[in-house]
Amino acid sequence: MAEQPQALLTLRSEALFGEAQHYIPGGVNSPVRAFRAVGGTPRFIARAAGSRIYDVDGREYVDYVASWGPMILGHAHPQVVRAVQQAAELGTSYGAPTEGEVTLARLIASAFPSMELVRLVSSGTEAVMSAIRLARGYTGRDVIVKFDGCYHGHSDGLLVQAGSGATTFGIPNSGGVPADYTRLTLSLPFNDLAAVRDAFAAHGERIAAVVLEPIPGNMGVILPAPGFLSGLREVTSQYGALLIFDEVITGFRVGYGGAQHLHHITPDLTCLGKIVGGGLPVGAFGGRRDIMGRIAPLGPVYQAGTLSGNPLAVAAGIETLRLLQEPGVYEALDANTQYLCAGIQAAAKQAGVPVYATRIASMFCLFFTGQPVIDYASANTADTGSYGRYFHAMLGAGVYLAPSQFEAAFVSAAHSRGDLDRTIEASARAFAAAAQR
Ligand code: KE4
Repeated sequence: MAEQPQALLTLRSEALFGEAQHYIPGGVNSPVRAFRAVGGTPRFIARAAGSRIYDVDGREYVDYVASWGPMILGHAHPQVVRAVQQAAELGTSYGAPTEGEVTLARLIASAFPSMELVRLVSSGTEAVMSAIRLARGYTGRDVIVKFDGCYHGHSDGLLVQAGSGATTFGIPNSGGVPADYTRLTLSLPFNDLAAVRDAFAAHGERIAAVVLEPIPGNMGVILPAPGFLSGLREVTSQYGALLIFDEVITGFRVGYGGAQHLHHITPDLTCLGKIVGGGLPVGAFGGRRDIMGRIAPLGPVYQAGTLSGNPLAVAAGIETLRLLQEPGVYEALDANTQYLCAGIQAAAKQAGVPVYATRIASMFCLFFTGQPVIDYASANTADTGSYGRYFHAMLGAGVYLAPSQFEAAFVSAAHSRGDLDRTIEASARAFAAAAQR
């Protein structure tokens, strides 16, 4: 495509963004989409296929947002689209049990043996919110431990500021959340097992559960330190608290069995989302039979949903998981992502731009900092201004990254080596320009 004046490139997106703000708060249905962290006009997307997304101004991008994780097969996979079309022709929602829900639950339980019983919901937020209510109902305890920088959806009790100590309870980090709703939430530094042990020493008998992203993707990608996950398993078992893995991102992403398979840890409850719905609204929570047996209608912990197990979403999820079982899928994802990250890191080094890259399987993050990133505090040493400039340089080069330094980027099975080389070359040009600043 001939280079167009920058101003022409977003005319339709700008017009739509203007109108959208007249009807929708901030013009978006989820805040991160508004480009507030990087500035500029969010691109309104017209369609997507494979590794590409196309905006309403006709611009094409190699996509690494992947709808924030679900699109591991690439966009509009023909077999997933067909499965949804066929389901839609049979009706879109019944509010009654269906065979597809049994099939999807069986696929999940087979991939995640710790999920002996599975309840389908419609989002990751619902999955984690329900798992926490269940943990409190099962243990009869109220305190929840989470980790700074881990995001588990927008349920009130989890919207807490980064903690200020192993015994300092949370204060809300969102308007509209009463202080009482976060008074029972402790937020600790990720990878700090000593802080966890201190919290249990002080409050162990009151702690219902520890909830975490086993490999966080919401402060950028952070890797668990050796022994951290096994230490959490040990201390929660010791005090009779539950260990909840929020695998909404990592489930079926870092491997078919998620982070718990990769790290050989058996959590008591697991939450899923994103990939498990193949791009349609599916979340799930599940775990030990004796725990899940407390969920209505079996037990006293209530949880419900009109569109839970929706036939179209379930059809997309089933087809996606079946395609992910094909031999070599994860090995190719891993090799391609390793190739991409190595290329980008080499380009940054060549230009003298400090970038600390983290990667696990097909999710990665480029922190614009010269120091190692192991938790929320070190992630925040990243220069978000540099990231924003890199983001826009890449956008202009037809590469669509997360509009925030503190998110994960994702490679799909549809990304070709040509896509990756184009991304590496665009990065090299962006770093060279940054080095001139
Ligand atoms: P949803 O309610 O957005 O389906 O899932 C919430 C959630 C729960 N747990 C983890 C580990 C998550 O990453 C998420 C949602 N992730 C964000 C992006 N990092 C969704 C994007 C958005 O908020 O628009």
